[in-house]
Amino acid sequence: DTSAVTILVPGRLHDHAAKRVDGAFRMVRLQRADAGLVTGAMAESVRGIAAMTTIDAAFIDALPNLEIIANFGVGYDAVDARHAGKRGVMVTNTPDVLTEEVADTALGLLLNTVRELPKAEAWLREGRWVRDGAYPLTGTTLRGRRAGIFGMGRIGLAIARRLEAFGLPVAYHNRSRVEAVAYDYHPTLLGLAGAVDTLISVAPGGAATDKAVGKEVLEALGPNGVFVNIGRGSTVDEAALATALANGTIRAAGLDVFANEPHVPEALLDAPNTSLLPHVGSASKHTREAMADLVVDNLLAWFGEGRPLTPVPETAGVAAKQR
Ligand code: 8YV
Repeated sequence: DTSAVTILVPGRLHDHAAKRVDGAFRMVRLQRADAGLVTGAMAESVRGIAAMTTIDAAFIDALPNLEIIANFGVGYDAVDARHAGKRGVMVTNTPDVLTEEVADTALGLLLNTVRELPKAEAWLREGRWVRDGAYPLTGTTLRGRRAGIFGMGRIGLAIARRLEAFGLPVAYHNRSRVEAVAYDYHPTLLGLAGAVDTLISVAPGGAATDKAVGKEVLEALGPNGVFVNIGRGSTVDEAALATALANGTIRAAGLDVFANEPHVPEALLDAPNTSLLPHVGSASKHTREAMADLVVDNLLAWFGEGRPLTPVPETAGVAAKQR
């Protein structure tokens, strides 16, 4: 029985997740994940967190009886998982259940970018088909392109499979070679960018990938280059990207994620050769409900069996407390 276990929900949480947490546990909500807002009673009672917001070291330290942070999302760069690990706090994320959805979105964004489908639809809706005739032929196409994937994890692989079906050769860069896949591996991102003309970033956020896609990588991608980002905005030097788009260093970009969401730099909004989405990679009711279920199922597994379903690598060794 977990009904006496207190789970803290700082900030907003998917409704289905909140309902299930409330049903199975003692749920406490907090306006935001700010250590300064933690009361003595919370510090005493909170054993778990369900969150889709930043959880920093100070917040973790303000909760001495915390055992687990269940993150809503496969990307958990907003959670200080290294610090959690040091404190013996488990962190879980939501892999697998969103893989195919995000890969679908990535291909849609790529098509929108190279075939200008949103602009073509706007042309029809604005009556220009009648007034001005056919939408101008697109200068870019997927035909003949070579794709490079930055981040060959579960989502990267699902995107690679789709690109193969589209008839594109696929290469990738990843922290390390993925033995299970036969795609060409490039030990550096720069090397990958030089070998392809279509770069799709699925890389996670965090210090190791911060602004990894910058001036040099974009120059290597070249004047026919298309850059698509479905991973994290922090992996891109957005100022360098805007410059590269404006001066023809690369051809076009499709972005679902940004460094400072929901704010999108003016230079990217103003560029004629961008297709921009408001971080909707996983955003269907179907997939977000599956993610919500996995958040709660991780908490239930932890407090039930002492073992979560999907721990992140940084905390994989954290053991449940003896009770
Ligand atoms: C998040 C995401 O769930 O899973 C991720 O890493 O980026 C999204 O699917 C979304 O940002 C909700 O906070």
